[in-house]
Amino acid sequence: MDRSSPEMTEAGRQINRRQFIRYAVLGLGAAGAAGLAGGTLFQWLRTPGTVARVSRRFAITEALVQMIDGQEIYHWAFEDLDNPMHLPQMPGPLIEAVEGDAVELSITNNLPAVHGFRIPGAPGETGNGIEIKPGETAVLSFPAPEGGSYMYLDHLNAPVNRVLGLHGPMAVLPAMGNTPYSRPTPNVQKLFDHLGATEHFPGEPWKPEHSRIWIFHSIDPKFNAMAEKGEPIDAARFKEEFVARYFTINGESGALSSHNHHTTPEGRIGQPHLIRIMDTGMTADSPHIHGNHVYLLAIRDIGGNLRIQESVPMVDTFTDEVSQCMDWLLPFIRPPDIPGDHLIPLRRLIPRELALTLGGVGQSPLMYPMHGHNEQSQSAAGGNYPQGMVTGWIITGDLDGVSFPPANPEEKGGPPETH
Ligand SMILES: [Cu+2]
Repeated sequence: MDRSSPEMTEAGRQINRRQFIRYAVLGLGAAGAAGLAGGTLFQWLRTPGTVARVSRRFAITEALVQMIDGQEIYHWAFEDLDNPMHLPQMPGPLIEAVEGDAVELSITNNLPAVHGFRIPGAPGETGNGIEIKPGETAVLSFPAPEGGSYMYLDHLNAPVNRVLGLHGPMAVLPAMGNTPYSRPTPNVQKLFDHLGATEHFPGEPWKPEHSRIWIFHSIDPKFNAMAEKGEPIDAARFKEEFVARYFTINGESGALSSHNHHTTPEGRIGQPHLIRIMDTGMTADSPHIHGNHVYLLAIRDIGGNLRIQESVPMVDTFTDEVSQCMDWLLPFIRPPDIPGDHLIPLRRLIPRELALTLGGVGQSPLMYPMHGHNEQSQSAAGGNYPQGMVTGWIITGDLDGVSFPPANPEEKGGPPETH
């Protein structure tokens, strides 16, 4: 694998290939294209006694990340050395594993200062955090911890290094069960047992490929500019003077995060989705989802402690805290605001919206927004609305053969099929 080595200038500052990131979310997309969307990456329920090896090689490097208004903002970023596209990514590449897998992470620091790497909640030194000197490579080997959502980050000079770009997601599936957790509470277990098995949740049980990750982040370019010049950034001043100018989901904002299929949950009624929310920025966020309420399943705090809900609240908005991971289940039930007989399939009840299919693709899926109720998070660059932390979810139609009989002319009510 070609890895161009940094050169030293007279000032001793390393010059890396500073790459320009147009779609920062490539970070998730590269893995997500095969995994989250396609459903091939999660190999749930390993054969008992077998352990897979999860081996990843990252570099810590620098990149210019384009914001929604065209500004190019300097960042520190992780780069996936095994991805042929070899681009830095902000957020960093997705690490996926099943509980008990033998994970081996190799991290090379290609920046001129010491950087750190930590996965709160992971075992041993990985959970406590390590330091990596400039030009050096650290290797971390650990068994994949219990099922759940994890954030990895550069924990040094907190929160500066994390917020300037050095963070990413890790998703671990349990070795057994039908929930995202190794030790679900009785009520979380009950909820997942009911998916696809009760009148309230017609359709399918949760499938791990029906998952999305939303990394909420905030950016104040004045500190990125200091990092670009190699100026030291004092953490106390950073916390005091940080004013978020950009709010991103998976590195994107506005129309970009609203129309990225790696970000937007997409499926038929009866295909529940897990949303792994991670707040890597400097603001608490209050994501609000339309169309369905969601179930708040679990929260992992900044120390890595996982709290799976004993009683599972159903909410349409919930405020997170900085550095938390928060898991939501989006049930994908029929939105109660669609009027009409709920026994009539949508393709017949609202054929103009759903029934027209061309080449097997629904032409007018139902899209519901998710936006932040932290008001300024919906804007960018000091005011542009709606260019902030906004996305949505998409219903492409009914799940045939499960909750409704196949389409036939005797079906109750509604106009005839039009396709
Ligand atoms: Cu709202």
